[in-house]
Order: sequence, then C-alpha cells, then structure tokens
Amino acid sequence: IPGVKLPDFSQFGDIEKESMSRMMAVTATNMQRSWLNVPHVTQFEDADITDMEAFRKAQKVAGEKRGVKMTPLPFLLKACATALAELPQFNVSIDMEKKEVIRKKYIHIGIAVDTPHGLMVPVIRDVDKKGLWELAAESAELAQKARDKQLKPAEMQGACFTITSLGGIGGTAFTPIVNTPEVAILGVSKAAMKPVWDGKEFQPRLMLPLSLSYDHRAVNGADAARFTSALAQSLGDIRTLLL
Ligand code: CAO
Repeated sequence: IPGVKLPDFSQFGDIEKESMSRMMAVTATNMQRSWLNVPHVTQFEDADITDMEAFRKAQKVAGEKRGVKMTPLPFLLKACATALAELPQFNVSIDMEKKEVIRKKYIHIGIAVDTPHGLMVPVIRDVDKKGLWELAAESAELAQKARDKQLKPAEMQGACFTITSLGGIGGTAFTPIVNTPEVAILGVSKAAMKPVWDGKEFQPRLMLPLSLSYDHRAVNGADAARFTSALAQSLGDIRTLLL
C-alpha cells in the first residue's frame, strides 16, 4: 500500500517529537494487520437491560461482603459465551493458506482494558464454566494486573473472541477492529434510558448498545444478526443464561 508522506510540520508551527513506546508500536502493527487483512462488517443491536440492571444493583451488598464489584461485564461475558456455544461459527479461526477452518472446543474471551500505557487484552479462560461472581473477580483482577503491567504472556493468549466495553465512559456505538485471528469482537457502549413501544404505549427502558464487528470471510451477515439477537435475548432475560 502507498505509504503516507509526512510534511515537515515545523513549517506550520511549534512541534516536539517523542519515540513510540514498544506497546504503542506493537498495538499499531496489530491494528493495521487486522484492518488490512480482515473484511470488517459491524452489526448493531440494542439490548433491554432494565431487569438485568435491577438484579445487578441488588447484588451490591453481597458484592461488598465478597469484596467484588458486579459490573455489567460479567453478564456480557456469560451472554457471549452462551452465544458462542449456540453459534459455533463464531468460535473459529481461518487459515487462508491451507483453506482451513479451525474450530475451537473451548470458550476463552479477551477483555480490552484501557491502561495508562496503552490497550491490553487479558483473557478469561473457560467463561462458559464460570459463574458471575467468579467472572467479576477474575475480570477485575486481570484488569488491575494490566494497569500494573503485571500480566504474564500466557494471560494474554488463547482468546476465541474479545469484548471491548466503553460503556463506563460513553458513546452510542462504535466499530471495533477484530482482534485477528479471532473472527469477531463485541463493542459495548453506554446504556441509556429510551422510550420503547410495547404495542400500546412507550415504556422507559434501559437500553445497552452493542456493536459486533466480524470477519466476513468467516461469518455471514445473517449469523451476525443471529448472534446479536441471541445476546439481546440473554441480556434481556438473564434467566435464559441458566438454560
Ligand atoms: N453502560 C452504562 N454504565 C456502564 C456500562 C455500560 N455499558 N459498563 C460499565 N458501566 C458502569 C459500571 O457499572 C460502573 O458504574 P458504577 O461505578 O456506578 O457501578 C462504571 O461504569 C465503571 O465501570 P468499569 O469501567 O470500572 O468496569 P467494567 O467492568 O464495566 O469495565 C474494563 C472494566 C476493564 C472493561 C474497563 O475498565 C475498561 O478498561 N474499558 C475500556 C476498554 C477499552 O479501552 N476499549 C477500547 C479498545 S479499542 O481501542
């Protein structure tokens, strides 16, 4: 691809130069590799999390006793694990040289963590086999380790899928870049109260915006719509996560 030729910016005003950190350089290369290799499409969906939020908030005292904060993230992890099990075409990697699809029989999910030194993606293993408290404790511990630069290489490897949640910060939607060789990534934006028509009148419901980017070589659009619908269904009625 044609490179970007930089002008001498100092002709326009004062500047200063700083070397990239190793992490910034690695992240930049990975992002570009994924962007250039993967034909991206993003599917959007809103999940009604009114009841989920009521349940989550009701766990506040239990969380204080356990020393663990229950955020929406463990619910998202569990909903994604269920959707990956229901739609295994998302739990693959593709080898274009050998023209092979590699199907994974495990469900490990990466979580994007914003740290002062850059983006890190620790991995929670066997999400399908863990409960919400375990996922809450493990994700908080891994996020803290990421911020403290204490993650071991093995703790950043082996993900089948990634969740990137900007919901604690803001925004209504975004188009995340697939963390290749995974074939899909879920972006989560900030939940907001919205009027939802129930057939007779508008009801105030708490809606969570979901943005699923996927590799269109591995996954087709109908399956992506099925995946986001499955997520909206599980988050809309978390009892279904027990089934
Ligand atoms: N909508 C509304 N509020 C949300 C929310 C959502 N989707 N998700 C989280 N929140 C709330 C939490 O409930 C919490 O509120 P209270 O303090 O009132 O309980 C607050 O936002 C902060 O949550 P948190 O960010 O500490 O916890 P989390 O489990 O939601 O997220 C983590 C953890 C690691 C994902 C997050 O800290 C983080 O780093 N996010 C950024 C990820 C990122 O950079 N992605 C971009 C990658 S591509 O460049």
